[in-house]
Amino acid sequence: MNQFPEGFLWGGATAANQLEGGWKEGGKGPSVSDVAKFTDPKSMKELLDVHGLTDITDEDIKEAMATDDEVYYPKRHGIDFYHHYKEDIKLLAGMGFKVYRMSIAWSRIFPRGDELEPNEEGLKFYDAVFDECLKYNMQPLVTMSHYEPPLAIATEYNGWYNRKVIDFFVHYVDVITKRYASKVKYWLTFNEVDSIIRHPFMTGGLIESRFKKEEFEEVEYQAMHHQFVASALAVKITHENIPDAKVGCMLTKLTYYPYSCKPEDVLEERERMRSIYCYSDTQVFGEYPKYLLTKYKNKGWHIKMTDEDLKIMKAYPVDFISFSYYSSSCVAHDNNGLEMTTGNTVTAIKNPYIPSSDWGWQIDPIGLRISLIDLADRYRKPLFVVENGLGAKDVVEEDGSIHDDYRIDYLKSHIIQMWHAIHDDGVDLMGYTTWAPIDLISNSTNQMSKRYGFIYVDVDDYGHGTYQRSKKKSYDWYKEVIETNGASI
Ligand code: BGP
Repeated sequence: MNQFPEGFLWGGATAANQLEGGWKEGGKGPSVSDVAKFTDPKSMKELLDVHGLTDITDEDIKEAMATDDEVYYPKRHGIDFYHHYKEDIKLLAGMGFKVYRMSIAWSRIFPRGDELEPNEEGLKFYDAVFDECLKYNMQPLVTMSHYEPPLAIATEYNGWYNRKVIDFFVHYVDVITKRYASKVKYWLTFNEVDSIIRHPFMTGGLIESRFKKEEFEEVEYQAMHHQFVASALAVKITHENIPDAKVGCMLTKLTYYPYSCKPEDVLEERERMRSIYCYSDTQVFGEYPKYLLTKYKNKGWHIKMTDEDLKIMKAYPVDFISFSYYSSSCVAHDNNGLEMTTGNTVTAIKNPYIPSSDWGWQIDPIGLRISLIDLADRYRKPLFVVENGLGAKDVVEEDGSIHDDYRIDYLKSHIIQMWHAIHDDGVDLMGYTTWAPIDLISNSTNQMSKRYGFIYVDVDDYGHGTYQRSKKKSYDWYKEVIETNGASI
């Protein structure tokens, strides 16, 4: 294969809530992700007490807790990047990463989210992390919010449903973009901005039981509107504070195929795709697509938006479009009798032509090429694949080695399709960051045993282990891909 374009940004992607640990160190407040999977009220209460959130009732706790029967190893421990960041960044740099996507935990900077004064210790932590990256010429690509609203935003403000949260977020963005102006040039506003509909608590800080059941969907879209305004303001402020910055949106690229060529199935696919594109349409074109406004009207919803909101959204569109891509699936007008499967948090019809991962996520490299073509044609702006990878159960051999050829095969096949998208289809692609270069807690399962990394971390689902890092077979493979700018494939 020929090389990728010069300056192509190879790297890997992580998120603070699945990686850092140190959940109550350095002045950090609890975030929704610290509690989302708690099934033990005692430990949740303890966590809230530590942060002075004593007025939260048992009822609030019950509402905020997930309903899983099993107590999983909670995300708050991550893989202890908080104490291992130097070692981890050195390992990432060892693969020749040009870019490292990570997120800032909002509650490390503003423990409750609504303070005026930031937590200096939190700011210093990211100073140290960015300095370490830059030491190896690795550019940080920073997500401002990756499932990390501070818990108080959820419990005291009703999450993003409350307009005030726009101001809190904008203040946070102003603080971080001023502070890191000389260190970070690439930014993303909200991770998988569309996910507020699928994970209202984790993404939007919305505690469902506080709202009337029949009104909750409207509540989600109102919260989403506030995120759109906040995202546009984040673009504005970031450009003011860092004139040469590039700010992108980030969406879950759920790619659907019509199950058959029946017009009804094709129409179903179009409608599904619109339900994904409405987020990027709004952030890229700076205005609500007519089909979304029509939906509001038909549902009888009154999403509150001011003229000023609409002006802001129009004035500050994103510079590029980033997305996660893991799999594709099929849709039909009528699912009756068809085999279903759950991909990245979405249940859809199983495609009989492609294999699945151990977790049922269907593996479809050509779907990545199709996604790139669609997004490039629709938006005519640079694209960035900021998540792509295979969650698998790795086996550690007696000598400590891990032969993760399945991971190499997955990534290789997707990189080949990216190459075709650039060379044959004229797609403008800035870079590629795999999810995740180092093992971390899986978001959907809250477990460690669903592993994505080139680097193994010795921790089990319950947080037991040495936390030692070791290289898998894929580590040297990816290093060579980067060294040769893709030509080794
Ligand atoms: C994306 C999220 C990531 C990550 C990834 C893999 O949707 O942005 O945070 O977790 O999915 O998913 P999982 O961890 O559930 O396997």
